[in-house]
Amino acid sequence: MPDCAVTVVLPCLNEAESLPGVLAAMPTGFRPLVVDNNSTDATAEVARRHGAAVVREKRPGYGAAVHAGVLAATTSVVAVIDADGSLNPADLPALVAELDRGADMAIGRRRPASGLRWPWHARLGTAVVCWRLRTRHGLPVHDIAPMRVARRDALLALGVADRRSGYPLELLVRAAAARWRVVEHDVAYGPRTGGTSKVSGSLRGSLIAAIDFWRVIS
Ligand SMILES: Nc1nc2c(ncn2[C@@H]2O[C@H](COP(=O)(O)OP(=O)(O)O)[C@@H](O)[C@H]2O)c(=O)[nH]1
Ligand SMILES: [Mg+2]
Repeated sequence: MPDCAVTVVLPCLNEAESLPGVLAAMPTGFRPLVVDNNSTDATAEVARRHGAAVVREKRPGYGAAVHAGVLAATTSVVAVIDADGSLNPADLPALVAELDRGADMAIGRRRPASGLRWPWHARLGTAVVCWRLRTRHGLPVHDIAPMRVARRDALLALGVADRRSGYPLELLVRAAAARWRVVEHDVAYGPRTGGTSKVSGSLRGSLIAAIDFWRVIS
């Protein structure tokens, strides 16, 4: 992998249906790295067939998968994006450009596309958490970094410890403490293109996320 490329970490728990579209949308120079987190569908096989590198992470959880992907990456810049088709990899180059302009991390702010069902509890949770990030941590953000780009070594040096859904939030809190310059860009947010939601779309996922968020931010 040449160093000018960007590794795109895709945490995956049963995303075989959405992966082909997500991988087809990878811009030039962005190398997909699927982290298969105990999927019971054909996630790994579909990922390989559509040109992605694949690593496996046995420890369950979004944060465990993301961390494994960042560790496995060999490029100096890494991106992380969901693999459910709700976010568009075409938004990544603009985020990478912010690093070139001096940002330590560039993140997406989800803007709902038509046809999206965005559960009220997920929106409310995000709004409350971001208010806290702005007022208590001085971080000028309006979303919890659903898509992000940073330099790999700096990211690992932050030492994010959460291995479940609190990972992105802990990352933001640690970035604020380290006085990182964090830049937020609007990105399109649509319905997932296949498979089922593991977080905000289910009561169990939402409760786990709320507990994880509260642990990080309280
Ligand atoms: N590896 C791994 N990925 C997960 C886990 N939970 C969610 N994901 C992935 O994280 C991304 C976002 O999850 P998703 O189910 O879309 O959450 P939602 O957008 O809140 O409904 C998707 O790519 C999922 O496959 C998990 O426990 N392990
Ligand atoms: Mg999703």
